Amino acid sequence: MTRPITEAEVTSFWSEGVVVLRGILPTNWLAGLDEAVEHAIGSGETANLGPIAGDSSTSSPGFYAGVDHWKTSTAFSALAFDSPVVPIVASLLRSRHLWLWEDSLLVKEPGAPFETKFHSDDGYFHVSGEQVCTVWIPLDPAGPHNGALRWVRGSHNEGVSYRPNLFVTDEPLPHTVGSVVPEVEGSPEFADRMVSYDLEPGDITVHHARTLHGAPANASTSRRRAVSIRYCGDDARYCIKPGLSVREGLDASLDGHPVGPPICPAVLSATS
Ligand SMILES: O=C(O)CCC(=O)C(=O)O
Repeated sequence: MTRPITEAEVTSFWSEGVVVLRGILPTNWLAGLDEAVEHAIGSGETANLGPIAGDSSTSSPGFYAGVDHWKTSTAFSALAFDSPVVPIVASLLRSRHLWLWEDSLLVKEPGAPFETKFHSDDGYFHVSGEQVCTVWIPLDPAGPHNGALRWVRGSHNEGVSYRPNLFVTDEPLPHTVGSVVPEVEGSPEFADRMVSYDLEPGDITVHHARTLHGAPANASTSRRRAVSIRYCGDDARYCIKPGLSVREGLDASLDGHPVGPPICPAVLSATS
């Protein structure tokens, strides 16, 4: 870590549901990702979400998304398992252990007209617990013009489980349970709780798995590449949720059990 996490930052994560940490990740951890990102897009490890948003035009700039790149790329794996992101997350979650749920690559090409619709991450994982979060790591400068995330402060503490949506549409995934995400964009109810940050490579944000967030389209001429990494801490348990695809090895017999290998690889153990 370039510096320790402060108590104010830990408090901000838990009270607001999101914290921004500027200049905390030495950018050498990002250097190897340029090639890995192109490989992931070119090799079919990502999908273009445009058609899901109803855009069948092959000429629209894409929104490419993929998961579990740590399994095939040493640069992604090093970021998730060996980089300063690990002690940062342990400090914020106040957790002695960490396990990896997944990493995601999220690339909005210049002009990609697709919003990331508001959602909370916990609806997408078969996990419950307080110590569960997502780290969003920009690989390019990000701001409102090119699709930086926006969060609803405090939404993780409202006791609501939201249904996952199709990410680029508000349509909830079939057979999932919970509340439908309310209209956030432009709603006066949420306006004074919306927060967003202009970010540079080396800055990261960390949000709680229940914090509502979304992102605008990329209306700029610059790319917006980002990696999200989702970690589970000490109190995380498997929680099988209807309507979601189930990863290999995760069956009903594990419902309620603590997360761990081989389904969630260990990132940090209390003795390391
Ligand atoms: O990068 C994006 O547009 C969305 C990212 C996101 O929602 C997430 O990683 O949880």
